[in-house]
Amino acid sequence: MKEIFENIGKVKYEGASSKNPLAFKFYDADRVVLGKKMSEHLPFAMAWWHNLGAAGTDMFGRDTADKSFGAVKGTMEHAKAKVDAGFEFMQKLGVNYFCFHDVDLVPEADDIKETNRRLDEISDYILEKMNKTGIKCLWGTANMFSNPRFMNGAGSTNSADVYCFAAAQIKKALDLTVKFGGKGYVFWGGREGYETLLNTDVKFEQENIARLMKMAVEYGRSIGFKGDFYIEPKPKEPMKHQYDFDAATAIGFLRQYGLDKDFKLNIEANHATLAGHTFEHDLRISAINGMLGSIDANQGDYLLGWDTDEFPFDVYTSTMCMLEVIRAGGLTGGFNFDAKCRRPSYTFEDMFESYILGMDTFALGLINAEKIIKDGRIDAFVKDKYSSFESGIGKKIVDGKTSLAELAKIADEMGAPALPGSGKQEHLEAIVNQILFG
Ligand code: XLS
Ligand code: NI
Ligand code: NI
Repeated sequence: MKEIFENIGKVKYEGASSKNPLAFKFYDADRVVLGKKMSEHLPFAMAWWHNLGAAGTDMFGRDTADKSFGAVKGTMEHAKAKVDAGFEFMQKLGVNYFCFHDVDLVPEADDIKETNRRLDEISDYILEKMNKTGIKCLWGTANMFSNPRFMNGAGSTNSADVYCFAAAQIKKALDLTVKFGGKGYVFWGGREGYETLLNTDVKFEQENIARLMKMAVEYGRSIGFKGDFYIEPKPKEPMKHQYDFDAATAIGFLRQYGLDKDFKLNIEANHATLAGHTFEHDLRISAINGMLGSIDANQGDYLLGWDTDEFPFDVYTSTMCMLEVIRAGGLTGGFNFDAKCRRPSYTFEDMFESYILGMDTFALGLINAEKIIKDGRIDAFVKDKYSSFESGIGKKIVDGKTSLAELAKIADEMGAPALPGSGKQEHLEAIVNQILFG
């Protein structure tokens, strides 16, 4: 078969001093870090929609990149060309997983029966490629935000007919996820939110979303889906206010409706920052609640208030991310590059170099996280910071063996307590720099 990226060969690890733009400088799949291969720490995934679909259109201008891959767009021939391109791309980069929406795979027809027929056809073709290459599916999802029918939401819609349509799409996307042996199934609630309370029954909408998720779990389990369902929190965009605002909000929602046993979270870096958090904050909140499932690896721009979906470049952030992931004992999912090349980066080389950048950035994050953990000073500081709770009255508090009255009596006899000790933020930041660049 003729190659699509014919001028680009297999991308290899050449080390930090290499000047070859189409080689890894830091991602060395077989290198062992903290007892595991880099490729096991970092199960990378290709996002079908950005890599094979997005071609640079924005609100002010049309496509800059040609993603026809030699076929006429909007045809099944094009859908197949995307599969060919995607698998060649993943193989050349050593990316072992992909993520998809239903309508990333085929052009959507007006009648869902026809869309589903197309999905059956393309998924057979994808499955063949998966079997040939060993490439796997990380997660699937249904696009319940692009089509005008979802203007008022999917699970949160006011229309019972649209709700049925959402259910049908989820059912099919779950079928496909199971057919591909996917590890997860994602709910990203782009239209699940509101613009004004003047026209919105928030309680009803949230209950209906939960009902849809419950039915999805029931159906998924009935067809043998053993993986995790994920909510991917995002505070806004496209809606002004989205219900899955951030990790903490999504966890509260899942617990309220008894969905927490089947669901974990898919944390996207750019969504966390849109919520006014750091990426590592939402990872930590997920992890301490046992809900860190998967990651959408991208990065935002602090000067812009939207989801710019840039390829990760910020090594401090990837370092903090990998510290959280390692401390949590790894992910059940993986690292999906929910990211796109900048609009003027329109060539095939740009597609490859973007993934190389992202993979190298996370490899550096992993290498740095190992160094910080082995150095031990940061962990030791945090442990020592709370040491007053290891004995005496502190221990009684932790063991639940005291009362407000007893604590008040101690305070009465104390006079003023000593200051709690320096937080030493600058000292710790200097340690991080020393470890990273020393
Ligand atoms: C959009 C989301 C979306 C999900 C999948 O902001 O990140 O791409 O990951 O629907
Ligand atoms: Ni995402
Ligand atoms: Ni996003």
